[in-house]
This record gives sequence, structure tokens and C-alpha cells, in this order.
Amino acid sequence: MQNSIPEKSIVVLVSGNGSNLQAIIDSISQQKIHGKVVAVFANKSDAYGLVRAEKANIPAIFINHKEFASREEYDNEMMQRIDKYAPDLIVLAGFMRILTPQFVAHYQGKMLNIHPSLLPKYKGLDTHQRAIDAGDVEHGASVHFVTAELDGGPVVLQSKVPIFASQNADELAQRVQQQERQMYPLVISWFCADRLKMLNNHAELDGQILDEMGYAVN
Ligand code: NHR
Ligand code: GAR
Repeated sequence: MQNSIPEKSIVVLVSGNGSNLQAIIDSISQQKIHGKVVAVFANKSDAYGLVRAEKANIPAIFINHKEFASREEYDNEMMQRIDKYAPDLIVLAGFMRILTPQFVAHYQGKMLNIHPSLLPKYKGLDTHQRAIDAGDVEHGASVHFVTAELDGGPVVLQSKVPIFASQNADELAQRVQQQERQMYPLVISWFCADRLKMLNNHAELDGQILDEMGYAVN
């Protein structure tokens, strides 16, 4: 069935290491995702994700936000450059810049993010330390559709890890990221197979509205 629909074009936005980007590239080469990464954009010149893209022969584009007077102008430039690749899906993979409502509206229902917490807990930054400081016994990551509400769009899938008393935030982050590299390609494969949609601010998989905390809630 998968091959009866056209391959999706994916644009990935990164700011850093790009280990999630790498997991997506690898899943595509293993034919687990019916899609193609057509471009990688970064807002940081030293983002290692740009190097990973180049190594995979994917156009790697750095746009310096310092050259733009406002977030609106920066996002407008991004939109114009991104749209040249006619993407079906925008994937935020460690992208660290808040996007304007105009940008989000332009890619409504076509943009996913991976956030390092069990949403709705710990929106924003420094999530691993915040989970430890709160004395939580579990933590994890969430894949969600991006809406204008920061880290507030409908959740598709969560993955949990235990928090051990002896762990520091860096060790916890590593364990969370290990989960991320499994779950993000899976969700992207659903989207590329036309199984996953955002409708009326809900995530829908195979025509079923997903729970507030996504698929496979336990
Ligand atoms: N934009 C919108 N409109 N909605 C979302 O849900 C978004 C978004 C942009 C990025 C990723 C998000 C995360 O997963 C994301 C989701 C950056 C910040 C932030 O505060 C917060 C959340 C996320 C990404 N950024 C600072 C800013 O002023 C800069 C911080 C830095 O450069 O270190 O943009 O966590
Ligand atoms: C990931 O843990 C991701 O969840 C997080 O940054 C890391 C990026 O790793 N995202 C955010 O904090 C977004 N604000 P990567 O660059 O190796 O994919």
C-alpha cells in the first residue's frame, strides 16, 4: 500500500547535534519511511546537523537570525527558502528558536516537533533538570504537531524513561535521546504513509483521535 502514495518531501530544522536528523536519515535508507529529506536548515552556523546533511548529500542551509531585524523577517526568509523545496512535512529536530504564528500557520498540520519531556509537563527549556528537581520518578520525550502555542500542540507519541536517584541531567538527557531516536522516525513514517493527521487541533492516527498524551498511553 505504501508505494501507492507519492514519497513525501521532508525539510528538517536543526540548531545543534542533529542526532534525531541522523536517525531519520538512517530510517529512510532502511526504507522505514516513505519519504526523502530534501533540505536541512539551521539557525546556527556550527550546528553539527549541517555536517550530517552534507555527508548524506542533502542541501544544508544556514540562515543567520542576527542578519534580520525581527523574528517576522527571519521567519519570512525561512519560509521562502523552505518553500523552494515544496515540503510535505517540516520536522523540528532540536530546533531552538520559537517560531512566529505566521510561520506556524503557513505549515499548519504539516509540522512536527520532538520535545524532551512528558508533555504537558515541562514546556520550554531545561526540561531534564526541572524533572529531577521536581523529584519525578519518570521522564521522557513527546512528539507533537506544532501549533502557535509553544510545546502545546497535540501530542502524537510519548516515550518514558525512569529517573534514577543517582542520575544527573546530562545522563538523563542521554537516555531520553536514545528513546527519541526510536520514536521520531516511527511517527514520521506514520505521517508519510498518510496515517497521521492533525484535524481540529487533535492528532488522528488511522482515523482514530488520539488521547491528549498521544498513542500508546499507559
Ligand atoms: N514554535 C512554535 N510556535 N510552537 C512550538 O511548539 C515550537 C516552536 C519553536 C520551537 C521547539 C521547542 C522545544 O521542543 C519548538 C516548538 C525553543 C524554545 C526557546 O525558548 C522553547 C521551546 C522550543 C524551542 N527558544 C529561545 C527563543 O527565544 C532561544 C533559546 C536558545 O537559543 O537557546 O527563541 O523545546
Ligand atoms: C533533543 O533532545 C530534543 O528533544 C531537544 O534537543 C535535543 C536535540 O538533539 N529539543 C529541544 O530542546 C527543543 N527546544 P539533536 O540535535 O541531537 O537531535
